[in-house]
Amino acid sequence: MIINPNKLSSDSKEISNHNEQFDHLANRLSKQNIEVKPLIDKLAAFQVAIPSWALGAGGTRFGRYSYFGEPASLEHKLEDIGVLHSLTRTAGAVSLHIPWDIPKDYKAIKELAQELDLKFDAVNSNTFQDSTGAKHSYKFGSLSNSSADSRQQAIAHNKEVIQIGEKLGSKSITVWLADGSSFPGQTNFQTALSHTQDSLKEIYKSLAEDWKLFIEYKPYEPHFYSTVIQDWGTSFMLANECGEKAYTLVDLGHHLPNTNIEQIVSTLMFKGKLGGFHFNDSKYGDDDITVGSIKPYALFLIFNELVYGMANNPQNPELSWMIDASHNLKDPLEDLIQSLEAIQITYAKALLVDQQRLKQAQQQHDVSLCQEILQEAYLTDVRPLVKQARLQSNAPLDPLTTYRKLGVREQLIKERGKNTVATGL
Ligand code: LRH
Ligand code: MN
Repeated sequence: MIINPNKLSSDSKEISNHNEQFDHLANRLSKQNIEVKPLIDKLAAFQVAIPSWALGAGGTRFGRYSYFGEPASLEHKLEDIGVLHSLTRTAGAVSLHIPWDIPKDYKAIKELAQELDLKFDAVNSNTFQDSTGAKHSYKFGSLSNSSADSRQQAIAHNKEVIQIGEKLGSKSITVWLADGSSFPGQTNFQTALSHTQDSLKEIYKSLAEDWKLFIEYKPYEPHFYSTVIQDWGTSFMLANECGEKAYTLVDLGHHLPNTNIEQIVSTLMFKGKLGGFHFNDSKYGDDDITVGSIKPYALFLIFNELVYGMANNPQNPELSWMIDASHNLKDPLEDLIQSLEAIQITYAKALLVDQQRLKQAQQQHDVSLCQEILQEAYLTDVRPLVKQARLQSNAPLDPLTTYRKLGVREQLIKERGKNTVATGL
């Protein structure tokens, strides 16, 4: 399904309501010497990659409830991301997961992506599942496995994923390892880390000059005692061991409770080693739920460090923004629309922080004023700014309402039926 752009325009009443709210906010901000135009341009230019594995209904070991009309092919998935991009103009990229989404016809896929104005962001390898016909198992690890055969197979897979990415025009690979142990004594930590380091260095050798390697960390799951790349420090250390094209990828759900993620982000940017994000939210574990649905202030504090870092850390490269979610209850496309909105709203709030005034207050140890400056931005309703960015990008003012008004899900069910199941989580 491809949405006809003429159906996306907002009605005059909606636009006049918006203009009223926008003018009001713009006047208020200009009194604070905040220029609105450059802010709107930043919001309009902000593109988030959609994970190809999160366009169907997700599930847990306790069950999975289909959402009908799910994408049954990579073409369907690109079309669904095209729908998201038409409705938000902020979802202009896709992050593929291999082997779940190996293109059958590269030329056709690239043409479809171009038609939908979608770029290929990071490709993801998968050495946490044994694919059919695989000679060696990853049950006891992949790049860290004590079996050289499993390690070599996993290294070869990552090199194949890089080649697939090169054919599509992607410029980065994300490596997340499930490798770890579920019982004390099961593995030798140093041997596992040493194998992982050598294996990553082997993969790193296959990177073209303009490519990046993102090393994603996670404290637990699927193993419940240890994970080889358990935290940002291990990922950072391995990225430095590999070289200047290797970076740490921060998945918001991959932190133990109460971890100060914004401080991790600032440290990685300070060292020029923050490569990108997997946005989602969580209350307990790696829940992979809608961005900003549980801890919106924590996300704001992270974006505050990102805005500071993007202005003060030229040593850190342009970041890769991606969502990594799983939809157990909501319509996947509605869930992703809400996540994209939460990301834009939070970025807009962080752009309102008076960084100079904050720096002064910090110098003077005026602790209360520091909080006032942050919360002044956080408590500002920035939705008129996000809507203005949409208007400027020919997207509807209210994507979710438009999605429902256009009956997209009903249309997808009509086209695909009720039995299609999307590859992925
Ligand atoms: C691991 C992870 C990783 C992906 C997978 C789908 O939890 O976050 O980024 O490979 O989810
Ligand atoms: Mn992730």
